[in-house]
Amino acid sequence: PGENDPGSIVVTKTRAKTKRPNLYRVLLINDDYTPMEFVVHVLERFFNKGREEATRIMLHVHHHGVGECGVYTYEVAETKVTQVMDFARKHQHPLQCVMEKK
Ligand code: NFA
Repeated sequence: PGENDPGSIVVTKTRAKTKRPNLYRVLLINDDYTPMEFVVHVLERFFNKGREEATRIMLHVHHHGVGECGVYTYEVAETKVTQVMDFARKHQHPLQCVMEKK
C-alpha cells in the first residue's frame, strides 16, 4: 500500500491491547499488642479468608514480622489498607497494614 497506488486499499488490523494492571500486595505487620484473634478477624472480614487460612496468615505474620493478605489492583489494595487501619484504630490496636507494588 502506498501514496502512488491509486487502486490500492489499506486494511489496518487492530490488535486487542490487553494490558495487565499493576498489582499490589497488601501486607500485615506484626506488633506486640494486637490480639491474635483480632488479626484473624481482620483477615476473615476484609480479605475473605476462612478461619484456617486466616489463622495460618496471622501466625506467619506473628513469626516472620510481615505477611501477605492478598494481591489486588491499586484502588482495591488502597481500600483494604484504609479499611484495616480504620478498623484497628477504632478498636485501639496498633496493627499496621501496608501495600507494596508486586
Ligand atoms: N504478635 C501479636 C501477639 O502476640 C499477634 C499479631 C499477629 C499482631 C499478627 C499483628 C499481626 N498478640
